[in-house]
Amino acid sequence: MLTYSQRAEQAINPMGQRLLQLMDEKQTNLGLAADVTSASDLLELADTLGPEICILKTHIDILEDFTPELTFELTELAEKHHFLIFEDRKFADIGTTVVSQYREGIYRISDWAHITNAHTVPGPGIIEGLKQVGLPKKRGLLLLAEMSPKGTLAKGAYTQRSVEMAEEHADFVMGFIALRKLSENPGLISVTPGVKLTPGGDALGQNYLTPEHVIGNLKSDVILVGRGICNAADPLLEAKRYREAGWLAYKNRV
Ligand code: 5BU
Repeated sequence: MLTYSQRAEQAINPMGQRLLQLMDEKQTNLGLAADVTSASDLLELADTLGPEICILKTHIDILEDFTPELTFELTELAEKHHFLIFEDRKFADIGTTVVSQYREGIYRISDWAHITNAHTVPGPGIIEGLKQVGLPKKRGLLLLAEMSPKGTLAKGAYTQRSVEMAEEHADFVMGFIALRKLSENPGLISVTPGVKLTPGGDALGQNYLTPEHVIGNLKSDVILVGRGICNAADPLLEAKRYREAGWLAYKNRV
């Protein structure tokens, strides 16, 4: 199998190229889901765990004390530690509306998030809308082709059509949120949430797979870990464990 950096040469979207290169350079395929509700906690996580990760995933709308300055500080930390910021916004509206949601409002997501994601339920117009805003800024989009929880409707023909939509818009779409490798196009990246060292779930339908299984067997590319790391007694130590598990599974694969 090709390495991440070999695949970078085949990625059309610049952010996809950057992520694939960065993972091999930094030797990490770990993304952190930093689901905290205060700006200081978010910045502390980003600064402490930044050296371990390729992606910092945010839910900017759960912060109680959001200010635009926070996004400047996050950008500085992303440059300092070489990670990409992924705002898990899950856009889901018509093209015209997502243009404003991505560019305007309080959060101005397109100004600071290297990566964002979108549901494919509205059809390709959502990609075309987001692309108008994001492509000039060299941003990348992940399509939600699959989801981690039990009972998800994102499967079968829906997943298949999402993959085709990505392949048709590979200038802006850098890959998928998915549980496994979905495309034969080596430039498209699979990013997988719902990952824990011990499999299981939570009380609200989340379903966890292990890093070994996701990267080694299902051939996904990036593991996204939230509570597995953030709720640990020592998040940095735990991040190192996930990083090692994810990287070992990748090395064994290539
Ligand atoms: P956890 O604490 O590792 O369960 O957090 C998972 C994160 O990934 C959380 O921020 C979710 O919003 C996000 N997520 C997910 O769990 N499953 C999905 O299919 C998608 C996102 Br898309």
